[in-house]
Amino acid sequence: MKISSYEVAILKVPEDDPLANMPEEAGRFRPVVMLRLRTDNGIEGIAVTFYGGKMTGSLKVAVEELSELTVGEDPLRIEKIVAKLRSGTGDSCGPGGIFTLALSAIDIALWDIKGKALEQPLWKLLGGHRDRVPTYASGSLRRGLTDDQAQRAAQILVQKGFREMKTQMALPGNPTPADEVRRVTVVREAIGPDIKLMCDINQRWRPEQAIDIGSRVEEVGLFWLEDVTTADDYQGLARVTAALNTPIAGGEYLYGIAPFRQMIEARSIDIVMVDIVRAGGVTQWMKIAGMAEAFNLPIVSHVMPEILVHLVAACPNGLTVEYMPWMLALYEETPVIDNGDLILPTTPGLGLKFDEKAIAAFRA
Ligand code: SMN
Ligand code: MG
Repeated sequence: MKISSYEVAILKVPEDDPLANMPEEAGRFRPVVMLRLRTDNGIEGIAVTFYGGKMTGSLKVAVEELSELTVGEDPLRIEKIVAKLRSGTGDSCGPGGIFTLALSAIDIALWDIKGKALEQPLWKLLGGHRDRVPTYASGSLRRGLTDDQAQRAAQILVQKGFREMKTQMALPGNPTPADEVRRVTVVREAIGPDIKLMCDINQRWRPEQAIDIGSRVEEVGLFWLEDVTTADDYQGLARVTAALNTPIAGGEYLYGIAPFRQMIEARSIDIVMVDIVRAGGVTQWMKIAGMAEAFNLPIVSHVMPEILVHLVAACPNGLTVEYMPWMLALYEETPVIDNGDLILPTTPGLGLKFDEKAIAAFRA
């Protein structure tokens, strides 16, 4: 089997909030790059990548240029292809930025091909630890909502059956620590004591602020506090992690696998969060999961639950899947949620089919 052709396109995906229907601003779009990688025996692997922002045109070209290098290669030899792509750029365009975002699309499509060729779902190829896995609602309880909106959105998520959900602090404007505490308290009161509640700071606090506000919210009972300060301040993160009882999660902003070594060795975090397109695809995500396991740390996913459900379920240290519904509209069907768990698909590869009507409508 050989890779024979590819198709790359930019899609504009609506930025709505399908979970609680509480969008901050209607009518906005998120640019993503989609890839179809085809083989000479008729198999097609699919993937999407993003975070290009205003450079999404450059990301599309990067995916095309790297895809061209895969033509003629055996898609089952993924590490050989990854090495070819790295050396194709003189080993100089990585490890971060557009190179890795583009590489990730190719790696994801190659794993989809592998699953389809071997007629196995991805989660089984990767280890198959579980066939259902906890998930948490994400993207609804944003910092830009009012307290009332956040409360209503949280209740909608509970009514929909979510057992875990994520909100945000580092509120817009000039919030006092008391404002921050009020927001998570309001959300906690809306959902009751038994729902797991995570809270994302998105790198917006200094370490001493994180320790101050983090201490004040200990009694809210957060499942984790995420990205409490600048993502590569490993020592600052470690101070916060040592000072608080609430577990600290982080890692989604790191590129490649090596920074996770630094982060984990510095004891910066309690929960390792890995973004698949910044990591370098399925291949590299699984290496980081193994690294975390060796340090007795759980691993969690970042966005794209329809793909990441396979990876979290595959690992013995997989904790929960972020149910961020941004990309669900691209597919005919996505994994269903039953009693707070995502159910793993039994169809081969990613188990996803692009919804061709949606793709046509989203084309930029
Ligand atoms: C997040 C950041 C960037 C893109 C999507 C989502 C957020 C999260 O930090 O963890 O959901
Ligand atoms: Mg986050």
